[in-house]
This record gives sequence, C-alpha cells and structure tokens, in this order.
Amino acid sequence: MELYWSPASPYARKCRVTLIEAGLEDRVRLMTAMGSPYDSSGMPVAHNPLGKLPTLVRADGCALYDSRVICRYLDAVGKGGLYPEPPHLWETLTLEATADGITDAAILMVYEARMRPEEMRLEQWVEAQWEKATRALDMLEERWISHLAGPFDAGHVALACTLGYLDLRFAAREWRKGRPALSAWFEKVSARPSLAATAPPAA
Ligand SMILES: N[C@@H](CCC(=O)N[C@@H](CS)C(=O)NCC(=O)O)C(=O)O
Repeated sequence: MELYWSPASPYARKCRVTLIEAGLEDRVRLMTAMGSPYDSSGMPVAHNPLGKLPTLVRADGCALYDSRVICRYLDAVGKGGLYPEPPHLWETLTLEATADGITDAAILMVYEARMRPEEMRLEQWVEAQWEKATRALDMLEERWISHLAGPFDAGHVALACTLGYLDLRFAAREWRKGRPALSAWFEKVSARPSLAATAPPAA
C-alpha cells in the first residue's frame, strides 16, 4: 500500500499514528506529496480527484480517502482496536469529528493567510473560524476529559494530531490557557510512541 502524505498535515499524521498502532508500518510505503488548493500538480489526483492528503492506495490499486476512512480501514486491517463497538463507538467517532472540525477551521485560517493577497483577507472570517475551534476546545475541557482518560481510541488520535497542529501553526493563540485538563492530557498522550514518532516538524 502507498500512503500519500506531507509531514505537516495533521490529517496525514492521524493515518501514520494509526499505521503504527495497528502494526502495519511495514506494509505501507510513505509517498511525500505537496500542494495547495491552488496547485494540485504535486498531489495524487490520479487516485484522489479532490487532490488532498492523505490518500491511501491499497495493494489492489483502489484508493481510499479521507483520513477518517483511511484510519478506519487501517485499523480494521491491522486490528488496531481504535474503534470500539457501539455504543462507545459513537463517542469515539464524535470525538474524532470534533477534533477534525477544529483542524478544518485551523486549516482554513492558514489558507486565508497563505492563499489570499493581504488586501483580500477577511479578519472577521478568520476570527469566526477560531471561534469554532475555541468553542470546541472549551467543550472538550468541560465534557470530554473522562473519555480521554479511558482507552486510547481513534478520537484520541485525532485530537492529539489537532492539538499538535495548533502548536505548530497557532502557538500564539495559546490554546492551553484556561484548559488545564486538556493540556495535561495532551502532555501525557504526546509521549505515546506512535505520537512521539510522528510529531510535526518544527514551525
Ligand atoms: N477531510 C480531509 C481533509 C484533508 C485535507 O484538507 N488535507 C489538506 C492537507 S493538510 C490538503 O490536502 N489540502 C489541499 C487542498 O485542499 O487542495 C481528511 O480528513 O483527510
């Protein structure tokens, strides 16, 4: 199998963490790709018409995307145990969706700064994205700490990748402020070998 990825992508990191957790590292070749919404020339568009990373090409040539599909597939193939049975599954998937939603907002903020000429950037729109992230982070601090204290699952993977991405791109926004429980959880989980081995590059 081939996994198209880029070192700074938090979605691709989810897949790399899952690969390690599922014991499948030896079965997947990592293919570095680069691109942006404006330039898909370095992206695996022949496999994923959306031109996004991560994209997994299976041994039979079929392509899988996006990160939620790939992680679930890798977990099933390797029996990683990151997706519990229902009813716990619904919590895991909701946590994963919440984490990915924060990442989505953060990526849009990055794109706004990178893709648009300065005079076209909308500060109000950027702050509206950050407000989504802030609301979600507050909810995680208030309601999800008991889940985070439980067995490591796909939701934990996604959230750790999201928080790592906020540190990489938005350190100045200080997401830890007022969220001691989430901060402590992230500190601890970051030492897990699969997360330590896939830490994002320095900003
Ligand atoms: N929902 C997708 C999001 C993937 C995504 O947006 N990846 C970014 C890299 S971090 C990308 O490929 N951007 C290029 C583009 O949007 O054209 C997933 O979970 O895989």
